[in-house]
Amino acid sequence: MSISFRQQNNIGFIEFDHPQAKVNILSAEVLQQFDAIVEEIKRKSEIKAVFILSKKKDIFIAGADIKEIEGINEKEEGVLKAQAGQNIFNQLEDLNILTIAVIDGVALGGGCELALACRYRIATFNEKVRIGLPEVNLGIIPGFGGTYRMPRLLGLEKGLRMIATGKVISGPEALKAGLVDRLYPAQGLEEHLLNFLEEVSPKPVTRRKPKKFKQKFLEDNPIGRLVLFKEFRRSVLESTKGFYPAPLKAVEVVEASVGKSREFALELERKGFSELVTTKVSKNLVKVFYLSEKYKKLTWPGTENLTAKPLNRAAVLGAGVMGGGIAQLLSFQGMSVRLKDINYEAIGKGLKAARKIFDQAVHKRKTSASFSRIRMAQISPALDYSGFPEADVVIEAVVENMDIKKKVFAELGKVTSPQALLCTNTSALSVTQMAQATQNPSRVIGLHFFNPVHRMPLIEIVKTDLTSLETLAAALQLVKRLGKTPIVVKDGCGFLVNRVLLGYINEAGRLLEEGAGLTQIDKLVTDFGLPMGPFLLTDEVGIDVGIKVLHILADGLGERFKPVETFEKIYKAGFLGKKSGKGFYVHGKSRSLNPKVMSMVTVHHRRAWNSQEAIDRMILLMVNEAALCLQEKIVEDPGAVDIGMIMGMGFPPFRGGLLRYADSLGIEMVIDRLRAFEKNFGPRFQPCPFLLKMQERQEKFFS
Ligand code: 3H9
Repeated sequence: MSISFRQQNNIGFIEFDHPQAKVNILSAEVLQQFDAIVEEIKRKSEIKAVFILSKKKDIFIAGADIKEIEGINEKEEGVLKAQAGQNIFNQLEDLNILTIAVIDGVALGGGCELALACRYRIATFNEKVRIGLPEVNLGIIPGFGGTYRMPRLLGLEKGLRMIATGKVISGPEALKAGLVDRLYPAQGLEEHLLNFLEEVSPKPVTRRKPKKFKQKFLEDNPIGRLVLFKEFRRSVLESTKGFYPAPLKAVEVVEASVGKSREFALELERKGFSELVTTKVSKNLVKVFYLSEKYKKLTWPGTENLTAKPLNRAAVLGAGVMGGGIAQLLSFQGMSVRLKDINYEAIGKGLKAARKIFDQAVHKRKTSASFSRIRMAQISPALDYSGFPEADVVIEAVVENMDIKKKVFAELGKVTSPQALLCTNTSALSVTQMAQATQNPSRVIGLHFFNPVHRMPLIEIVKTDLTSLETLAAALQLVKRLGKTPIVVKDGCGFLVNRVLLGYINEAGRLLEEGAGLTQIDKLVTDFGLPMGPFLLTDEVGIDVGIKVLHILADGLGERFKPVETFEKIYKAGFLGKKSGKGFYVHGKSRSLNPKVMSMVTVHHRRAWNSQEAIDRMILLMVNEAALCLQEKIVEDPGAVDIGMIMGMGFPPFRGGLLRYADSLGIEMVIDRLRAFEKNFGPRFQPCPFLLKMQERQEKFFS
């Protein structure tokens, strides 16, 4: 049984504890058990109050069973699924006794909806408390009454925001919003609960905070509501670009149920849920959820039983944009950091970059000013290797030049403790060669952070043939501690993400040289669902960085990566992208096309082009390169490619990932298109043997 019921005098306790599972979920079976308990409580007239708790550490309930949701293929099934939960939660809401959800951990989706159906919600000070309705991240809307109850509890604006953005909030935030009624320490909780009961038994406490003038104006009259929902639609469309139907459906359902009965509102909800749950977008987002869960806690064969030494002291070499960002991240996560560069001017820039990130976090209320000050003070500057002998981990982020990197690693090998983990942040160079410059190459590993470090969720861990399993285990532990998602890649030129990405950017350059418009190409790509087009992305990363990596890739992997002439010209003219104010675009208060760049485009072979062909060229080239990476075992499985490209370049999750998208086209179509492109545009499109074998066996990347 996943739920138990016990009675103490006239108080009932419903306790969730899904056997052999890390989290409690509301599967159909669990809901039936819950229903039976609610029926039992109804029969026991002596019960005056019921607490609903979880016996699991840090978890209340993680929602409906996502596997069951994934298995829904017919709308009617979706309606029935939602209705079953809605009916049970209605019974809970209608109990004529005090019902109190006690949240000492994660209460998400259906778990939050169960709590909403209770008369009161109490959370603990446990920092693992997270409450919300993240269903839109799975391409659906809440289906167990969340769209009805959340706006009624928090007010239309706040309630709808929680639903349409999937925002998950902490205990103190929930208290402030009025989503929970009290926060108590987890220790001695039972006593607090009984005291609370005494407090509310004679006289119910009001949970709804009085509305402020603006909220009253917007929510309590039809014109205000018109404005509110119009603005919501606008902001949802702006952030989703129309690719994700769930947030818009949330707005539609909540708007249509304003002032309506529970029955009417719940019918709208289950209709909306059932329309979404069968869509391809939802199916893809569920797959992405599983992938990110898997990679968040990635282990590597042989490392499972290795307990890595705790890493508390770090040193970062090179205080550029990456070094500064890495130092900030390490100190943010509680490590002391020594930051070294060749002069104080360079270190000053790194420290400034780190401070800016802390300031932004304070501004966005993600941290307090005092926390930021303390953590910032943990970064200490150095011009020499002082502090390095004490470091548990060193991360090198100097310029992308193999001779310099080798020299640095030879020095690091001498000045650091023999147990220290030595990492390079190179984005494309051979980690093996750097490792060989030290006396003990087994402790050298690549940690490829992405720019901006504090925002990008992915880190490529580059394992060489010389890297020990202990080093890999320590690197995995570090990446997880930093709150990032790892993929483990083999030490091959450009690893995975840059190799796949840069080929696509170069292809965009070739389209430019065939007469396609620069902004048109960028728009084509954003219309496909990427957050930005190839030229804007290159401006963000730096044209100099792009050219450098392309040269490394061309040297290591061949002609197909040779930067197009136009890129070289633009770079030589000093247009470096956003950091120099001008690149393909002029970056100011607003962004416009850089007119000088257009005059530098060398049109080699002007030809008529069409959108479908252009997007296929860019995307299928990436598919072919990714398949080649699988063939060369740069990564072990297609999941690593998809999570890498989603988190490393923003490949649209609603398409499921690069290779899942290729699967949706089918191997025949992928190969037909590549062959046609090979004929027209050259050997870079030649389908790789991995793809041909898939065709022969009629396989998919994901079976
Ligand atoms: C919903 O509720 C819809 C309703 O409104 C209406 C329906 C009609 N289902 O390492 P961990 C698995 S939609 C199935 O301890 P953590 C997870 O995959 C749901 N499985 O995690 C993993 O499996 P494995 C809305 C689930 O501490 C294991 O449990 N809810 C579910 O890092 C946990 O492993 C959400 O979107 C689930 N609902 O993180 C919440 N939840 O061990 C989704 C978890 O095989 N869940 N599992 O890899 C999460 O965000 C995180 O898992 C959570 C724990 C924060 C809960």
